[in-house]
Amino acid sequence: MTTTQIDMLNARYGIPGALAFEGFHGAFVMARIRNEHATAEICLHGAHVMAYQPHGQAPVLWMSAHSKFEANAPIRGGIPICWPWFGKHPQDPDCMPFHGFARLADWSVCATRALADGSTQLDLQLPASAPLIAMWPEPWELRLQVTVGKTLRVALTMCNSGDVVATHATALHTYFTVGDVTAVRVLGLEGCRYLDTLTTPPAMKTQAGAVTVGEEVDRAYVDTEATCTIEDPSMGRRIRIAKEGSRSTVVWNPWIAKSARMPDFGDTEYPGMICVETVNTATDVRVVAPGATHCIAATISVEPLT
Ligand code: TA6
Repeated sequence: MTTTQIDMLNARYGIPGALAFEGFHGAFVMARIRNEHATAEICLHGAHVMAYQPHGQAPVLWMSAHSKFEANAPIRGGIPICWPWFGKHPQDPDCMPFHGFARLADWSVCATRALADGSTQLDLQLPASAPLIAMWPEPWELRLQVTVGKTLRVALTMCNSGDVVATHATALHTYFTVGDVTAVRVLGLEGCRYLDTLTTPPAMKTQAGAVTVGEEVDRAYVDTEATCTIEDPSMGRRIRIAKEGSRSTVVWNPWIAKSARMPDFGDTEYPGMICVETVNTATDVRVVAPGATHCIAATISVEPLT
């Protein structure tokens, strides 16, 4: 995007003292938000919330120091949007991008708002470009609303604008910053069934107690609308993830071997992060009727671990 185009974005959608658009990493553009509650960065490429930090808190979202910022590579951290499929493409895994195309495409700005409570809101829409239609021909509309305040709310709304039923799998694939993942407990999933994707074949198991990480963890918890809490004694805080429109949650940490296999993930970064993802996957994929919409949302908040 050219400087002139960024200037036009700021003229139309900028909020003086709260939201401004700026270029970064060459062709990328971000919305930088700073209000009375928090700061945040949202990249228009992928509608990717890259950073969120309430004033007085450490960064809430994790970002790899090795992340790429390229058109055809996902940003490694923040909140990637995985849509309209999660994981491998169900029919064409070799040619279609892992986790769908939404996080790899350029989104456009629809609206910005300064809310009465001091929060800042940004609405983005994914234009149905020819390459995307080629991957997903049935007509669709996809919007993301980001609300930055004392909490961070990210809401993805998909509309089936076609005339046949559509099935969507989705993830708000959130990476959280933690002090030491081996000391972290994830609460809220006790007793839930989960698909352990690390076994061959993947096996259904039941969660006993809090989720802890002492090895690679890659689990899709099903039949749960629970708010999850990341207890982080190293940083003296807990992070709560409340959700809407989702009955599945993924918990992931790559640990040592998988980290080493990922070029955009530092070999020693895994102790500082955990993914707790707000998802529609497995038994929770969503069938959207013609003309209908589905919204999946996560609301993230931070409080001291007293
Ligand atoms: O959500 C967990 C997961 O599916 C892991 O298996 C791992 O592949 C992770 O997503 C990251 O995927 P990405 O395509 O962003 O490298």
